[in-house]
Amino acid sequence: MSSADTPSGPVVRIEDSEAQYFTFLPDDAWKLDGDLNVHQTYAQNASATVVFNGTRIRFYADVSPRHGLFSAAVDAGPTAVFSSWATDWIRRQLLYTSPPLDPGQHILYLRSLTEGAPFEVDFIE
Ligand SMILES: [Ca+2]
Repeated sequence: MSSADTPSGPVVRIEDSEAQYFTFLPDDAWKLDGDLNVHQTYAQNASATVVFNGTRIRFYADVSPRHGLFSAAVDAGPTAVFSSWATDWIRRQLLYTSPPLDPGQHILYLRSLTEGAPFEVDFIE
């Protein structure tokens, strides 16, 4: 880690395309949309994890009328269910904010829950 070593410093944005931080599984369930700069899946239970250093994490991605549910958890914390459904397609929406975290390294776990509905991962801060 280098630029993300800022436990209580400035906000650092990590893009989905930064493979040293993000892991997308199963690999064949995700595609990188280079035009939109997002990873996208339509598969239920497809997961994305991101390793980061910091005291809070915010997850941003697309919402639309076709989107469904996803879950999010940090480290061994509780898994909560959220929706990326919206009446209009809007990019780069804040979809999840973690509770305050101890300084240091953490892992954010994201999982798509709705089969056949799109779920994107754009970036975290
Ligand atoms: Ca992105």
